[in-house]
Amino acid sequence: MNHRPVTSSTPRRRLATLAALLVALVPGLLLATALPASAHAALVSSDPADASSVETLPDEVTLEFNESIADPAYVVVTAPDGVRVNSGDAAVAGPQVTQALDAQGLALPAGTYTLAYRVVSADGHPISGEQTFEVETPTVADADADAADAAQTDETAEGAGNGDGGDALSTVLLVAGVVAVFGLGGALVLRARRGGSQ
Ligand SMILES: [Cu+2]
Repeated sequence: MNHRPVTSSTPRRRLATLAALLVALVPGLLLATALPASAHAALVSSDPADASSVETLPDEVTLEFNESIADPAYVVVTAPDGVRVNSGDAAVAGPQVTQALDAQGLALPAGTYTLAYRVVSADGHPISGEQTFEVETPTVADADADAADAAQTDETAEGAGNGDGGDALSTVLLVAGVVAVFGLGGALVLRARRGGSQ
């Protein structure tokens, strides 16, 4: 007659065993689902190729994957002296990622440049990696950039009025910024006080 407690305790035990099994299996399952990620989207080729040598720093680097890549993608190219030469956002077109490079008028050494990328494949798996290329010729400091700097210096030196004009403008902007920040802060404090008194 009173079989219920006995029968219900057995499924309960089974449930406990099942739960224990699941707890033991979950890390294994997570690992099993994580492992194929490396087998999904993969870098097929690049320009410059990994460990290749180029005469001068190229205007851009291109990465080609085996499947379409989600936008945005991230590519960071670092000179031997640690200066980052990637310029702007990477452009994604299907399986191809193009990253513009710009020495920004700096004198950059020859040597090993590192190219690090982080992209998301169409199925959402993140893929990242790092490779290198050799630049044989140092990048000479841009003469145009020097000329522009010199022109700016001349302007500041000759026209005190112009210089003051620039300073006055930045002062106005600074004051406006401070007023805006304090105004916003004040408004928030007032709102908080009103909220508290209600
Ligand atoms: Cu995948």
